[in-house]
Amino acid sequence: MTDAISTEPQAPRYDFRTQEPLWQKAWNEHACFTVEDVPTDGRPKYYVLEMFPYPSGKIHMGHVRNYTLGDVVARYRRARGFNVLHPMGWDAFGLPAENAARERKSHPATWTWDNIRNMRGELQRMGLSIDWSREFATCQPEYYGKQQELFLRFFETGLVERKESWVNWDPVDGTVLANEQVIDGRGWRSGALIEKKKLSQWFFAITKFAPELLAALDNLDRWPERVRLMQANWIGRSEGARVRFPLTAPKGDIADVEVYTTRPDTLFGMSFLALAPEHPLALAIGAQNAEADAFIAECRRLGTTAAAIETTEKRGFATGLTVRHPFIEGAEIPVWIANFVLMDYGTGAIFGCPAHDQRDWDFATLYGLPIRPVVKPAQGELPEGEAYTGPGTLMNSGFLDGLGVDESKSAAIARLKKMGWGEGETNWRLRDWGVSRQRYWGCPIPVIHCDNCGTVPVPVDQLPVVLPEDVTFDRPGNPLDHHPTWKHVNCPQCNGAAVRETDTFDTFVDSSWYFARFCSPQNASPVSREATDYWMPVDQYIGGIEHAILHLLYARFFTRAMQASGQIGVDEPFAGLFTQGMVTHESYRGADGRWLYPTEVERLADGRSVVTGTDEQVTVGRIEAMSKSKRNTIDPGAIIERYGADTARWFILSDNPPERDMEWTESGVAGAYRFTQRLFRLAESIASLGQVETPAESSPAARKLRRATHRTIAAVTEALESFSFNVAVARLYELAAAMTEAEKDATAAADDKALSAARIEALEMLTRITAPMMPHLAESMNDLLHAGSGLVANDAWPDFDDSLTAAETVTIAVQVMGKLRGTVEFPPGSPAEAVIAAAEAEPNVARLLEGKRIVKKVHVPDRIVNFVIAG
Ligand code: ANZ
Ligand code: ZN
Repeated sequence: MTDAISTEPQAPRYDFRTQEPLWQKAWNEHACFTVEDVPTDGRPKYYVLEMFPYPSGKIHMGHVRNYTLGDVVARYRRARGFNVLHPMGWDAFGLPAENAARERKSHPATWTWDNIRNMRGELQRMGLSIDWSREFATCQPEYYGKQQELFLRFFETGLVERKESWVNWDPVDGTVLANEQVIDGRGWRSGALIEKKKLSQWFFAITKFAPELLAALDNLDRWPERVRLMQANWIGRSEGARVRFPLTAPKGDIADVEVYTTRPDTLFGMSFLALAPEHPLALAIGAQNAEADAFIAECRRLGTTAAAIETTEKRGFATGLTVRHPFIEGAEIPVWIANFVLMDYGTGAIFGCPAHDQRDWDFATLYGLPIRPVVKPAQGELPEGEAYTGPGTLMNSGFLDGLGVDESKSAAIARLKKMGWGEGETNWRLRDWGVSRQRYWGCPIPVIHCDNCGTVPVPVDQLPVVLPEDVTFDRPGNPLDHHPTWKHVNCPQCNGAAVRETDTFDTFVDSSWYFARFCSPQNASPVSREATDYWMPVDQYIGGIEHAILHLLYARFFTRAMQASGQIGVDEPFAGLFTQGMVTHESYRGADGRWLYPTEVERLADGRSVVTGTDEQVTVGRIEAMSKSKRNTIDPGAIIERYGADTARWFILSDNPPERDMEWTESGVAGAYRFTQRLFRLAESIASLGQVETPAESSPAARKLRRATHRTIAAVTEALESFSFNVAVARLYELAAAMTEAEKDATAAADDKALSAARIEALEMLTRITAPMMPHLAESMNDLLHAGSGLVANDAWPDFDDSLTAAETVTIAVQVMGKLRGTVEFPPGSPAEAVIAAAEAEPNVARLLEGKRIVKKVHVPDRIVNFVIAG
């Protein structure tokens, strides 16, 4: 886009290119941001953490926003006298590294470490106040070995299980796929039709904590309401009943079918019972009936996701079997196998009541099953052509007739219980967390399989189980499995020949406890009790809303699991959570519709946009979240190179409240750049005043500037406390304007010593309260004023003077007989006599009082004067 800084003088006054590295070096040399694992200086602690990055190659604007927000908090808290822990690391395992290795014929480690080196440099050039001595990457054995130890502790505590579960199996690649890797029922890489397959996998027993994970959400009052709601829905507590339906004729040794229902009140409207395709009864039927078997096989190709099941057309198979009804004597209800019933929820079977459940309605309509309404809406009629799911009164329902829905649920459950056909039950949507992945670039699961001893955990003193380096990616499947020697070991128990587990952990495991490791990254055990007692929980966690569910839930589970296994004293990891908005940008397309990078587009004087240096017309598209696919990205590295880190930081903070999306514009960043120059020029002008003795007498101009200064300190403090960083920026622009104004006043009255002192004070304060946002410029300005006086990074946050921030005057209401008749303006705390006299003289009031006898004069300081008159 247009060359925004070409309008600037050739050599800018403030040369960020030399200044920024200088101050970064100074902070580093003074170890400003280094803290101890267990500080003993008695200061309060504050732990600021941004979600650590995946080392994908380069930082993007989302990172810049995320880490700038965190850095403002960290620098502000430090200035307020806290010991601040602000660490950084790398979420370094994962599939992209394996894919890159495959494409480039290199090694995932090489790719990952190259990226880390590059991104570390970029983050350091941003001037973040990070304790780099704590840095680690999750792909280091020093980290993932401790993770293996945690796994063993969880194992001992009963929080790890090995279970069979259904997975998405890619028959061509010979691997399990995550749900996101199944696209339209096919493997994302091979394109093969995906099958459901049962596999033995490792699980973390997150469901054991479901009730606490739900209940504790109420106490997370510094989390966005939206995130708490999403977590609650994901955990999904559901209250209902388990009902057993006896088969009219047993099938082999199966005599009844259990269903889970949240609507036992609708039992009289039941018209079918449906089994999941993997239900044992369905399988038993399939074993004898080729048609049923074919239907089950077809369902299996559907993938395992609830989303896939929800969007697929409902299909069923009538088994010919029937069940009895608990309340309707002699009724025989058909049993179906249906593709919309999930095996891993409730009991894997449902009773269908088409009148009051939309899925059941669709199913019944398709197969001509009866639709019997049993709930009459409180108002209006039953809807036509769809299920009614609202409240109402029961009808056509025997002993439930006339009861409300809630009462009927209890009544139905009580009756089922008395009959021995069922009971009340609570279910949770939350599933145990399957963590086995058939991948190389992850943390090996520390287990050995022995023919004699079964699954044997690797003894702690044999950790870490290190990934072999010599692997190849030329074959589909898991390279750990293909490795000629790695998996062949002796059993730790019987010493016989055994094989290692070749699965690695889901990479979400790596990010579920890194915050605890940051408290003592060198500690011999995974976490140090002393260090986490001091630092945990994280006071302010900052990241994207895309992690609202899984990452946060897993981290909450891990914290509880670490507590249950005796390693940590807290149960919640993040006391405060802030979710930032996206960075957006205009998008551009060339004449042929291809996406263009902003750097390829030139805006002409006549307002038209063309491909730079050509005549090709560019269509300016919507403003959207920056994304590689739309090419509407701006490279932070290039911005910092051209304008400096402070400009990038300032602009990204200025545009909008941080929880909202912000639009990156070239004009915005150029404006921020000009502001850095303007501040520096102001600082030069003030520094040239030299030493000034503050005189006893103030002057109106000095008083005006001092008021602006102190009000800005108050406002910026409040804004930073409440994450209103854009407000802080706006207030600082105002202070700069007041300082420019004062500079003009000073030219008019060169001997106003009070004004000179006020200008110096303004600059001193400005440097300190801008520092969290533009830390380098703040140091440079401070250096102009007080060379060699030490670093702003070590300065305390300034206090403001109350007498200068209070309003200059208050508006006092003047009443006659309690009715508002006028107002007068006075400085707060003015004496009653003066206020009453002015009130009496107020023209409108004076007219009303004329010729009247005043019985009483009421004065409420700074608020009201009321005159009570006779007659
Ligand atoms: C009969 C019924 C009648 C139902 C009615 C609803 C409305 P939540 O709230 O998510 O717990 N269901 C139970 N297990 C299922 C499974 N494995 N796969 C698919 N659906 C299943 O939902 C519980 C309801 O979802 C249950 O209540 C059951 O349908 C269905 F008018 O039972 B209901
Ligand atoms: Zn053994």
